[in-house]
Amino acid sequence: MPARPERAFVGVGANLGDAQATVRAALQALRGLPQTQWVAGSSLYRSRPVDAVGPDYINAVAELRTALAPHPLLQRLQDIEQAFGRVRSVRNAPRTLDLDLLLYGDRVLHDDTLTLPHPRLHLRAFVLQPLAEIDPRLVLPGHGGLAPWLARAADQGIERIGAA
Ligand code: PH2
Ligand code: MG
Ligand code: MG
Repeated sequence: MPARPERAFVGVGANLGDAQATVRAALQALRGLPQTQWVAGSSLYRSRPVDAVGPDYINAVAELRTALAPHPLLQRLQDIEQAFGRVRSVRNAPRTLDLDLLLYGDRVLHDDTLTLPHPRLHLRAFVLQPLAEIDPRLVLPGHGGLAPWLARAADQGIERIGAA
């Protein structure tokens, strides 16, 4: 366990079934993580699938403060995905629930199971927009501030659909 709790951001996405209800319920599930405090949640957003096919996605982001180390936290997130009936098939297949560990403090790491920051987070409006809603001054390790990335992703057409 890390000596001090770390600030972690989790991306929530769904595009099968009642995706809005799933994302809301997943945000509730994140509030129940052990050794973890809820800090903030973004609004819900709708967007077309990026690098994928299928129905529109519903996305949101949660900020947590956690004493879980990155890998145990990732395991907990995968447990929640499973509890929501996630079936892993091909990469970027439509999913009932996707929970991505986006950021863990300013940690940079890459191994077989986890890459931090999440490798495509700086390219995706459906992550950048909710992150900016929670903390517009956020700095992405290795990529800097959010604003230039948001500008680059402006053509991705993301719509805020309301509070979580
Ligand atoms: N997740 C993906 C692939 N493409 N597109 C949107 N709009 N939202 C997502 O959450 C998403 C995606 C892989 O996890
Ligand atoms: Mg994902
Ligand atoms: Mg994922």
